Amino acid sequence: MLYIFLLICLQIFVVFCELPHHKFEYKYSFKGPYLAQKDGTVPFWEHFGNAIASEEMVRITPSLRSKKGSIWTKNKTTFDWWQVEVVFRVNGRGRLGADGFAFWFTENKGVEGPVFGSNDHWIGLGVFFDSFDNDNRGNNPYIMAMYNDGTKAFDHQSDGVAQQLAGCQRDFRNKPFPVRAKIEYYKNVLTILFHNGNSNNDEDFELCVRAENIYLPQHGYFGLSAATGGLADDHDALKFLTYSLYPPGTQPTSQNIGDAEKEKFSKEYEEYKDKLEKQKEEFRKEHPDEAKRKDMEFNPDEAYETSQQRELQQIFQGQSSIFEILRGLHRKIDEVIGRQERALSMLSAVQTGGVPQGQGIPPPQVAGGSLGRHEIEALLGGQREIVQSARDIKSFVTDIHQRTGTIIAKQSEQGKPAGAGLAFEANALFQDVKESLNIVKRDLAAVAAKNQGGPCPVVQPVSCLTTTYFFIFMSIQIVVIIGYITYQSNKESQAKKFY
Ligand SMILES: [Ca+2]
Ligand SMILES: [Ca+2]
Repeated sequence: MLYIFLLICLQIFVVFCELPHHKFEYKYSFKGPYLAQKDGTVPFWEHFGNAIASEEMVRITPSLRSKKGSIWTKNKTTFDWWQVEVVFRVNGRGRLGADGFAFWFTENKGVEGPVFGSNDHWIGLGVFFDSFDNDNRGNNPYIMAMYNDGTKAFDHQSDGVAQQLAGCQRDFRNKPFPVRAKIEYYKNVLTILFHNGNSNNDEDFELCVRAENIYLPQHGYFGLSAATGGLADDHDALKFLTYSLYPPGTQPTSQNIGDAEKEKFSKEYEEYKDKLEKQKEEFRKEHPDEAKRKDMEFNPDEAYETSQQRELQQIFQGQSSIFEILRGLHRKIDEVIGRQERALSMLSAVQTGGVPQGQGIPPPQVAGGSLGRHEIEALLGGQREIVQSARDIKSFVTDIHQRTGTIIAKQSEQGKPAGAGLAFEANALFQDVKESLNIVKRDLAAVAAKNQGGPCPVVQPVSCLTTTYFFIFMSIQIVVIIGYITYQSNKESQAKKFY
């Protein structure tokens, strides 16, 4: 029992030890998307005949009669053992299709020919997906492998049945998914696994060909070709994935892949980068607006601010508005101080004629709050008017005084009775004085009415002055009247004496 277990373990160990190392060979592969470049070429490959490369696939022949096409690697392989997975479709509208599709590994690149689009007498391996049943045995579509040392011509009439290494009958036309073939050449053993495209499951490969002691050219070209005849199918290759195989322990490390090659690629890259930058610069010069727009599309960071930048912007705006408000406040304070100073100077000017203000005595306050500029001006105006009125009254009184003096002087000079005429003159003068007094009264009333509107804290001395003058005037008037009465009584007594 233990012996059997150890034997199984040993077998598993041997199998795992012999599994080759796979390395993907991009120079011998193609796949979509961007399979073909803008000019229709496939990098590291060249295609011939009716083959057309697009972004997704290489259509080796279209479904038209008598078409031939092929695609080949540009370079010979550099590895001894390999595995290729070909993913393809053979689709046609007819129940039967033609002619077929071929995979090649040959010493020389193929040229257009009769064997599924490529030349006969090849040296190397051909794997044929033969759609059309030429020998009418009802055994097509058929998959077969054929080795040729360059001496054999493929026998279409028998579908190469006697020339094949091995093969299997499998339908590969009009499948729901692309069909796949894994062709492996490792240690002189050829193995072909086939996936029939009925599912998309990677596990659904089945063995079609296994042939030992196969001696293919050590290095060669990979190729695919296809041909149509009286009947036609689309022959589309979607993927061609090549792996080089290395027995365990012999796989190349990344170090010995070649520093020279690495250097070459980095140099190519730098050159390409320089060229691109130059072209970009030229484009910018020729189309500045377009370039700016593209830059913004390409680099959205420049077009949009980050959250940090936005935050800083907001802080800056906030500070600016605070600064603006402070400046406004400062202006207002200056204005208030200026107004206060003006008011104080006006008050002090007003008070120069009145009660002197001590240093410790606060400025007079008017009931209801501080004095406004207009109020002070109105007060000053009123005061000026009062002073003017007082002056007028004074001059008027002086005038009356003079007139009275003149009358008395005239009387004393003439020394003769004036009679009725003199009495009339004196009466007219009296009426004149009365009228003048009325005018003075009206003026005073008007001034008083003007000053009634607002309080008057500092004009008391001026109003006192007016009253004094008024009393002086009254006393003068009384004197004049007494004088007049005396004069009248003297005249009467003289007239009595005369009679
Ligand atoms: Ca055939
Ligand atoms: Ca056949």
